[in-house]
Amino acid sequence: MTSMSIQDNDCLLIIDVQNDFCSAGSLAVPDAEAILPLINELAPQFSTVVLTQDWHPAGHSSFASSHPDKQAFETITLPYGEQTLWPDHCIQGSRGADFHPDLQCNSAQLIIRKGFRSAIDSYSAFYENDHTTTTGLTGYLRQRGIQRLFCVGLALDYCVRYSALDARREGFDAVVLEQACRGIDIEGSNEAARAAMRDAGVIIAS
Ligand code: VGL
Ligand code: ZN
Repeated sequence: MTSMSIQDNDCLLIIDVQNDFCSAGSLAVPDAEAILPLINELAPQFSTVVLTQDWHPAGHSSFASSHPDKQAFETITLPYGEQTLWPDHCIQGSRGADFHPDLQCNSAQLIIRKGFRSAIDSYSAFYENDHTTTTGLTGYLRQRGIQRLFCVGLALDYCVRYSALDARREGFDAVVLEQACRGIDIEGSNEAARAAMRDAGVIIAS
């Protein structure tokens, strides 16, 4: 039995709580702001806190605007496989890429920026969407003695999902705190994410 009480070898992974995924943003996730009070309450309880920040160059290959005749939320095939196309979002240095101003994240020790290579999108905090290029997060967590990740943030069905799955793949225990996540929910993707995470041994907790 794993204890749900927070231990010293636990890490809180706060995923993509950025303006563009919140209400006025270009890729707004429904009800995203509702998670802020919960995350702000959780963060001080963890000795290790890591943030991820979606961080794309202008003209990124995951932007529909980079592909003539393509619309946001369509999928295309890139060299590494299927890729959903998105509105332009989280452009490096833009206000949309900033963390939400009400996120109290001063205690975080590491910010993993991802999606900075033009040709590869990156949902997961561990691996880019080619499932091969790493962000370096595994090494950092191992060297800090982390065994379990508590995942919160945006979006449940994309970056939270793939981060939690890769956490399991890398040998960590993973808990997704569902009340501290919100999803985009394209064609049942929230439910698909829950099923995939459960099958991989991710604990979905409320
Ligand atoms: C995300 C789509 C594109 C996310 C990032 O944070 O879930 N989704 N980029
Ligand atoms: Zn993105």
